[in-house]
Amino acid sequence: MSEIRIDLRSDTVTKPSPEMRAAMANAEVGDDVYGEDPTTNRLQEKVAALLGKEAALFVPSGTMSNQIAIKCLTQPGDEIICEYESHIYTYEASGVAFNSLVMPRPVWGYYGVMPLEEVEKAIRPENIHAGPTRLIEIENTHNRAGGTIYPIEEVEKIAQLARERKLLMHLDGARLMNASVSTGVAPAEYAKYFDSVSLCLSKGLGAPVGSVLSGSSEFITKALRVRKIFGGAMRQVGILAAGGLYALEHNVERLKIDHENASLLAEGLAGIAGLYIDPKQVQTNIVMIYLRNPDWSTEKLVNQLLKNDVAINAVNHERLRAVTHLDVNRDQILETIEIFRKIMEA
Ligand code: TLP
Repeated sequence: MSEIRIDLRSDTVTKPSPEMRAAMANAEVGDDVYGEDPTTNRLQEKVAALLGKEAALFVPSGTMSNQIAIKCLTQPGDEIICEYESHIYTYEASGVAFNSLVMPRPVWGYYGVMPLEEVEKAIRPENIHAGPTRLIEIENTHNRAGGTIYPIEEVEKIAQLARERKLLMHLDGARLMNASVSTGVAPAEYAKYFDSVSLCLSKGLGAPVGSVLSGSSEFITKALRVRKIFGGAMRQVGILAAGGLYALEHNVERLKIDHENASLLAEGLAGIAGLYIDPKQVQTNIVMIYLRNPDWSTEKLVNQLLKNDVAINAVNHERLRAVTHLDVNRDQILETIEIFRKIMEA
């Protein structure tokens, strides 16, 4: 696809700014497989401190980060509890089955939040017929639920249950900074309930590549080996880590702007006949747009939008997803609303 003027398909489409590129070009590097890349070490220390963990590991993607964590925390044949529409269950190509030989036990959430009693019911009894439940996975913010925030009180309740039942906890915090900026709850406050936390640098934070997995020193020692097995051990990777450091130093507070733009888009689209927005879903930088006009398909609407230089992804036959980010400004959001109006009212 040629360059699109207003690209709302994902916050993964963000491009490194000239300042970020300069930081990357000037990064001090070394061979990270020897642990000798000073910029990568700095990034790992920074994320570990941000999340209140002993250690952290730079990895190529959010998917690899989740997959390494689950591999480290489970044994083949274990069950893992996750939300039905979680990224690990929906979008990681059955990776948990492929890499870890574990069985997902999905639980339906409300706005991405799994009811405590449903999680409790999903824990297998100690019985020769049951695969042992080992891990509970939470996604914050929850992508397919619409960028919804997992309230800290709910995290705490599930963590307490996990402790009582001797289960481990993994956080897919690809967009944890969006949750944190929106609620004012510190990232370490969320992270303290989890054995492992995955944080993405290449979504709303605007770095071109990379995620960071964090946890105890013992966990990260294991994760280092699994990253090698998965082919994710990199060499002079400080070039990429520098983009991540720049993102954490410059692009966190500004996530507020993305959230304001998402609200603006949601309000504007809600006023257009044939479209429905659930205001409860609009909590951070994602807007789920439901089609309520039988004459339209999401495919047709996506194509019409593209002709007007606006790119949006269809989630399914009735739903589109728009994601705001640092490469889309307020004026472009207002323009997008008008383009939608023009198309839907034609
Ligand atoms: N999400 C992507 C797509 O895979 C759907 C997107 O455009 O939103 N956890 C969460 C919650 C995510 O949303 C994503 C990416 C990942 C993990 C995986 O990150 P990457 O793409 O770096 O492997």
